[in-house]
Amino acid sequence: MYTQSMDIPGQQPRAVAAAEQGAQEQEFEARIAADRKVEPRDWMPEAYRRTLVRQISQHAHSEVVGMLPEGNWLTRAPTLKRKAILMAKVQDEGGHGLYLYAAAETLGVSRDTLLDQLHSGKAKYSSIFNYPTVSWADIGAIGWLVDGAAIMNQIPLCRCSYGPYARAMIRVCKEESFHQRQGYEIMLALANGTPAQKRMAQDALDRWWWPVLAMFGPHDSDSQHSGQSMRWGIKRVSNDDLRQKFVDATVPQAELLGLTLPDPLLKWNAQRGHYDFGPIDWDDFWKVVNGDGPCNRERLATRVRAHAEGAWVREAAMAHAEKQRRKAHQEAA
Ligand code: FAQ
Repeated sequence: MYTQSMDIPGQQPRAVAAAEQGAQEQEFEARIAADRKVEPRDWMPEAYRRTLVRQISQHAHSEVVGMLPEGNWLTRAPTLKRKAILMAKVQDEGGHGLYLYAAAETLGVSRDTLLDQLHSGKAKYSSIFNYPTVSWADIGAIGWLVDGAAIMNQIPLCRCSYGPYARAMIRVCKEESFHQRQGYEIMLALANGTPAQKRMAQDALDRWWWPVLAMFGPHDSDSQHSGQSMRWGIKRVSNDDLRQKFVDATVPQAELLGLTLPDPLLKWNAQRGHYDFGPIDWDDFWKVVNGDGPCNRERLATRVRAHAEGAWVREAAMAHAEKQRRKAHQEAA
């Protein structure tokens, strides 16, 4: 009776709207609890949608900015075969960006908005792509370690509660697995090559190891989003657990290469059944995340320039689509 007195003509009575929202929330929670996928047309809480837009867009930006460190070596790959493989890999990363932007768009945000956020420096992308690639061994180290870390993080995302993201991840992971192997194979060739080549591989490993461990994100105790994202089934495994899995899997791979991981505290812990490892430099990580890493400015400037130089391609594609639309319209008339 009281609520009816506040109703606005032409609008749903508030009590009815509240009951409807309550039912929608219950259905959403039941869907999450039963491990059924949430699809774009399903009702979802606004905070769930925002979290997904944040994570998927950061992921998409990481893929396209991630093309740049390796892109540096396309013209300098040591053989034609290495060049062809690297070109395929870098193109794959661009493709991953496209799947991910498309997945983000299903949540009602436009690609232009997301790209504006990246180009204005407002959006985050993975810290790891702000380090330089000074030698060919860095290409091996990126494939082996960065793609290795990316797979470790992305395999659980194939079970993410949001359908379009989970499905994009299945395809991405298949391609990342080829990327990881090509990187390891470069490291294998260098580690078994001349003493100078082996030194180059060790130097790359020394520089990439710690940034790769940091790439998994802050410790669980400092991870502001993990708790809620795990409850919603967006994240399935925590930052620290993924980091530990990665260390455990990578130590034997380094041993096979005959290279030394740059951590004097790295040691098998029989009691835990895991490797212990030294502390991560979080000050360096946050400096890089906040825009002040070795290559942040260069990466962003390159991306902005590439976008501007590609304007004519986008315009041509739009003009072509418009021409096709008009033609179809005329044919139908
Ligand atoms: N860099 O509370 P959490 C690849 C931010 S793809 C920068 O733990 P969350 C393929 C985080 O955004 C690599 N920022 O956050 C490839 C948040 O900031 P916000 C990218 C980071 O979301 C290979 C704040 O810290 N992969 O490598 C980083 O629960 C080779 C608090 O952190 C993905 O994006 C970081 N490393 O967990 C391409 C996978 N870590 O948003 C080319 C999907 C954390 O509040 C070549 N994403 N932050 O301002 C995820 O799994 C999660 O978003 C995490 C972070 C695990 C990255």
